[in-house]
Amino acid sequence: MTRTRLLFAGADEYLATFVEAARTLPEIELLPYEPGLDLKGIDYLLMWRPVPGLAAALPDLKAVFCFGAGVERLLVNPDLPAHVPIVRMVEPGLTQVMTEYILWQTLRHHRRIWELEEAQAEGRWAPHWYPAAWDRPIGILGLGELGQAAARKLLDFDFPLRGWSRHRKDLAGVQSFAGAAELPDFLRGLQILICLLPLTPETTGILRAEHFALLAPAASLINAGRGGHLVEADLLPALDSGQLQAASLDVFSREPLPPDHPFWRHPRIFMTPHNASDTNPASGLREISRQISRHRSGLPLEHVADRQRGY
Ligand code: NDP
Ligand code: OXD
Repeated sequence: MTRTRLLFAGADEYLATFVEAARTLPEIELLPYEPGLDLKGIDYLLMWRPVPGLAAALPDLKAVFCFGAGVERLLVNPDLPAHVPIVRMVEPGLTQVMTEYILWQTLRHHRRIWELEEAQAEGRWAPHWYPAAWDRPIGILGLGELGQAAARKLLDFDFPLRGWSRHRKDLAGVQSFAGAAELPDFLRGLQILICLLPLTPETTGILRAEHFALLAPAASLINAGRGGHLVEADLLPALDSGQLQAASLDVFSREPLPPDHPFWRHPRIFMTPHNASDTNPASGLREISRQISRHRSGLPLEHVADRQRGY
């Protein structure tokens, strides 16, 4: 069997688990990138944070697999030749874990879990009221791989669901809104707004005061897209005024978020360090292996990012 050499770069924190998982795939030789490595004969690169100059130094590069679903950093990497396809990560492990995160945070906001936690901390017996799920409209910005999977999970709980994408979707149980012109109607009256968009020039800053004002009073925000979707300066005033009751944030414009950032200590901001979901080493590598065999047999790669539209 010819083994495919897959160069692994820009994700050192995940290297050990990927090396371990690659042992179960005899067709893949996972090569950790290190300066001085002979780069000839390497057809495929698995990369997360761009390593300056690396892609341009691979004379035989045929495709780049992005370590994650969001490709915005690779798309602006000047080292990547325009003819080399950039493949987004679409794999069941990443999707499953993101649906867990969305469900976890949605129920946190739906049940206002913080009120119970605060009462417990004070030894206070304080039953509270919350509406039925079917009276709590939720909207998902981005109805792609992750947004649709999250929608399916939330439908099991009977939340009324809306989704927003560039193209209209036909997804049972989800009211589909498409394009910038339909964004206000999508947002109007939502009680929980979830962002699972890619970061592009059109989506940058979409989570801002003007759009919060269209939501129901005391709505909740869940951002697992990218930090650049949120206008950070608009969040604290929206929480202070009661326009938003709380926010779950997994992604930030600066990562790691500096320790003195006010979000850390806000009682209604629930933060996770950009790990709402991660690519699963085993299922992620199996997916890359499947794509490489397609490519080697002359079939087109799937989930190739479109450089024009930016995702
Ligand atoms: P997809 O490409 O499958 O879906 C993107 C969705 O966004 C599509 O429905 C697309 O519309 C929609 N969209 C893009 N631009 C616009 C726009 N201008 N107006 C309206 N809709 C738009 O991506 P995934 O679902 O796989 O991933 C989404 C994002 O989630 C990633 O790009 C990344 O930023 C984030 N992510 C975060 C993780 C974390 O741990 N926090 C982990 C993984 C991903 P259409 O369907 O019409 O093309
Ligand atoms: C991704 C991410 O895009 O982890 O996959 O953020």
